[in-house]
Amino acid sequence: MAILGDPVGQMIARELISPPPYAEEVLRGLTSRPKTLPFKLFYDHVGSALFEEITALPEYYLSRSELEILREFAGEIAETVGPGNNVVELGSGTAAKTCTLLQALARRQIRVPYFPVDISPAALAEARQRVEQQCPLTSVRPVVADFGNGFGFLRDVPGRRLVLYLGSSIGNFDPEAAIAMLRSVHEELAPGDALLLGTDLIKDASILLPAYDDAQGVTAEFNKNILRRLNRELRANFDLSLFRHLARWNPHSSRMEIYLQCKRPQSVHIRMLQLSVELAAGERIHTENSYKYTLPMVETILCRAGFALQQTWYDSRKWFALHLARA
Ligand code: SAH
Ligand code: AVI
Repeated sequence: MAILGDPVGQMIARELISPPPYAEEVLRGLTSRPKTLPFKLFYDHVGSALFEEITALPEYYLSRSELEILREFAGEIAETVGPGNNVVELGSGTAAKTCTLLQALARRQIRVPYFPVDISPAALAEARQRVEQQCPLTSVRPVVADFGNGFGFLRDVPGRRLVLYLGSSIGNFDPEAAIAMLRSVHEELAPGDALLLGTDLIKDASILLPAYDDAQGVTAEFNKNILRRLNRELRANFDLSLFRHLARWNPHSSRMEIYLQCKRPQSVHIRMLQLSVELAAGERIHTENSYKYTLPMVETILCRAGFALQQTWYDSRKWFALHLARA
């Protein structure tokens, strides 16, 4: 009983009794071949901060390219979307680029209700603070949710809805999963509701590779943080120094592939899963894919999810695209 008396003891007791909701996925991933881990686990408070650092890296052109589109075309996008929107942003993160669009919308409607949705409470807290400071005509209602549990939260958003899914986050899903996800979003929308989707475009490997393997090693840290998180939250004993970050361009699947490669044989125990995992020298844990698209690929995905593509805007280099689609 003594352990229940103090907060740290309570925390340990809770951890021993109830594993986090993602435990089953980790168990499945680390017992499959090749080994995988779900990319959503990147985004604890440390991972969300590291992603924020990635967006400022000289090699990571994605966020800057998307911001360029928003700065150039936010007015036109707002005009095309039309008035009276409740804005829902999926995977908002810290909403660093969103204010550009919210401000343009606020010029066309009296108030802009904004619902940032994310699995990371830390990122959402920052999003709220940022939007409240920069967009006074916006009312912010953050929603903590895992998309794996569906999009039922969209039912609580009244009136006409504009759903934002920026940053090429859709690219972290395999095409069939991306279609299934967007179809689930579509099911919650009414005819005429809109989706603004950000996608990264296919380009030369000499630009893609450094974007996912930067000189300062921030992306490597972001990748390895997933193991640090498992050590802490599942009481595992991964030795991070035995892993290297690996980024590969797969032109056949049109995707960047991110791995953690084991430098030498390693036996890992994950206490909360009562699982021992053997890793051979050179063996990889696949942690992320990041798909790169052409316009026809995007059209197909949108169409199969039930959306009709209305318009696409590009940055000056045509490295990134923002698509407006209707439910
Ligand atoms: N939209 C922002 C952030 C992109 S990073 C931008 O363009 O910069 C991807 C975001 O998706 C992260 O904030 C992460 O926490 C969130 N995310 C990842 N998996 C998720 C899931 N399963 N459910 C909800 N949010 C998720
Ligand atoms: C959030 N997502 C779109 C990023 C991407 O580019 O795939 C995550 C990321 N992974 C490594 N760097 C950035």
